[in-house]
Amino acid sequence: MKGLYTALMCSFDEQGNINEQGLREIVRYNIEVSEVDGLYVNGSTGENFLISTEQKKQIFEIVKDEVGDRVKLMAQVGSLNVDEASELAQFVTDLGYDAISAVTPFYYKFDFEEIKDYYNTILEGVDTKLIIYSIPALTGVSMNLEQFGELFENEKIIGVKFTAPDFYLLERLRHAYPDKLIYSGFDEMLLSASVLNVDGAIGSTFNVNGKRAKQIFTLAQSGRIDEAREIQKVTNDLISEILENGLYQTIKEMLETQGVHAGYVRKPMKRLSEEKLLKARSIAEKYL
Ligand code: SI3
Repeated sequence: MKGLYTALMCSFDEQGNINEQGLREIVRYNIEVSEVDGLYVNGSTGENFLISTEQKKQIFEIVKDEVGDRVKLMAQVGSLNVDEASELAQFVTDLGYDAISAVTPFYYKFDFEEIKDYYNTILEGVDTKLIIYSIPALTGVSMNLEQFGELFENEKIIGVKFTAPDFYLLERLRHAYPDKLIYSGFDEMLLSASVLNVDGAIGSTFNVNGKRAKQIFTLAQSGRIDEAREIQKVTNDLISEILENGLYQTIKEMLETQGVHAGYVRKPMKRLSEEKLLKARSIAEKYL
């Protein structure tokens, strides 16, 4: 399960329906052009929190059908509705996904006992292994070293997608849990996380920048830090431009320039203005 995983985008049409062909094209582009090791399906980048349970299932099915066994698949099933999370965990287990992942429960101020119960409940009926999805900036949920340790006591919890700029905690986690899988979640910090010996990374910009991300990761692993730093610099130039123009919208438009029908974002996300569409195309021309 080590390596680089694209946080997969989903293609939606103008009405917000899933565009199956577009989704298949995004999957193929990631495998054949970006050459990533795996796909992280229905995460933030997949606009997971804006779609229905049926749509989530449809996406899991289409992606598995398109991928077969070509790359590893991680299914993000986390939900404020723990019944939905459990149902999806069972669903992707039956489909043959390699692992599940679940975002920490958010919005209400859950205490740690409640968070622990959430993960244990999701895992009750399934044997599939789970990666915690920790992204404090969006969820407001920050866990400390001891709390991660308590969650890791469940043997089915095999790692964490660590999306935070806290390199002290990351180093402590790496040191304390050498056998757990740690994935870096911020693409702009991939080199720094790789130096701390993470097992892989999961990122949205890998949809268009997977090759550079892989280079950063493999160069860092072999100690070629100066070369890795050069590529991280170009990557961060690209990420800055993407973030300034609109994260998911810009990546989708960049994919469109490559003949991949990545489509539109779902409401309430807004579409790019004409000016920003042109900007997205010029970013693609510059970096792809
Ligand atoms: O679940 C997911 O889609 C992710 O893996 C998200 C990932 O951590 C991205 N974060 C968000 C909020 O989209 C990053 O890849 C992020 O877009 C990137 O580092 C640019 O800031």
